[in-house]
Amino acid sequence: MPGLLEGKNIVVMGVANERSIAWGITTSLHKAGANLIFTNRQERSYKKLVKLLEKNEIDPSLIVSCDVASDDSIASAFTEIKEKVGIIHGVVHSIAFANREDLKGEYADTSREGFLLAQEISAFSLVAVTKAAKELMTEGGSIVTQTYLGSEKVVQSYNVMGVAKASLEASVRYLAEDVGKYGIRVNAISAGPIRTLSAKGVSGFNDINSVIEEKAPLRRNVDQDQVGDATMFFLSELSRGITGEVLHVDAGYNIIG
Ligand code: NDP
Ligand code: N5H
Repeated sequence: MPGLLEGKNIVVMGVANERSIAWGITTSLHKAGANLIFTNRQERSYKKLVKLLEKNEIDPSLIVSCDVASDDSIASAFTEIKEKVGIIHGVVHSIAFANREDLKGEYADTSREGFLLAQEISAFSLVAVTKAAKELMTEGGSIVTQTYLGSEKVVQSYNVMGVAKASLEASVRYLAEDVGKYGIRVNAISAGPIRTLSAKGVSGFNDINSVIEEKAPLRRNVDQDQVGDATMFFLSELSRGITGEVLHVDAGYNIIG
């Protein structure tokens, strides 16, 4: 959609490589004319991102380091964004983490530490990022996060992450109420399974993928581009009447009983 996000400064958090959902979102936002600012945690992701941007001829306004486990890191990232870019109009939060050992077997075996880590990185981070970002959204804005069906239904192996995503989705609603008065909207996309670095090596992914090809109304899975376009919609004025919402981009799978 050329021109849809012309002149909008949007922060994209969570590109690890070309398979990342945040990379699919980046290509949609770029086509819509947005000015893009990126944050990474690991040096490895930073290097991948720089190469991807070069290859796709995308000129970033800024790339900053941000580890959402640290309040100082979030504060300094948004301070740098404010200094270099001034106003922002959107944030894409595409970040989650749980220990691998908590993504298999029984949820009842989750450790206190593993539970808190999944909540901190996958849910609280949206709260902290919203607090920092709203100060830069002086013309209003839109914040979009990524969730998964395992927050609503028991999906085998998703375990501690399902509970973290339930917390993330509830946070979307409470944050939407907080920042609505400043003209800022907060929404989530609930994507169907996509083979990314995070999904790599976790048990159950292949089985879930083939069930969807068989049972989803569209008889297929979704890809990063479809999530990218739906996220672009949430960042644009086309969705100006929507906040606190969780939109399924899953080929319709969630409606099947
Ligand atoms: P990726 O592995 O590509 O992306 C995960 C990102 O999380 C990485 O860029 C990683 O950064 C970042 N991250 C993890 N911990 C931190 C931290 N402490 N601070 C900052 N960044 C951090 O996987 P996806 O694209 O699949 O995941 C993106 C989002 O989409 C997640 O919220 C995931 O739950 C959600 N989702 C994924 C689905 C799927 O099937 N793949 C389905 C539905 C939702 P770094 O690489 O620098 O460590
Ligand atoms: C039911 C499923 C399959 C099983 C569960 C998968 C859960 C994945 C989510 C988390 C984010 C994965 C995770 O934290 C992996 C890490 O322990 C190890 N990986 C890493 O450290 C890599 C290098 C970095 C880049 O990863 C992160 N996250 O930083 C769910 C699937 C059908 C759908 C799915 C895969 C959902 C989802 O939320 O991602």
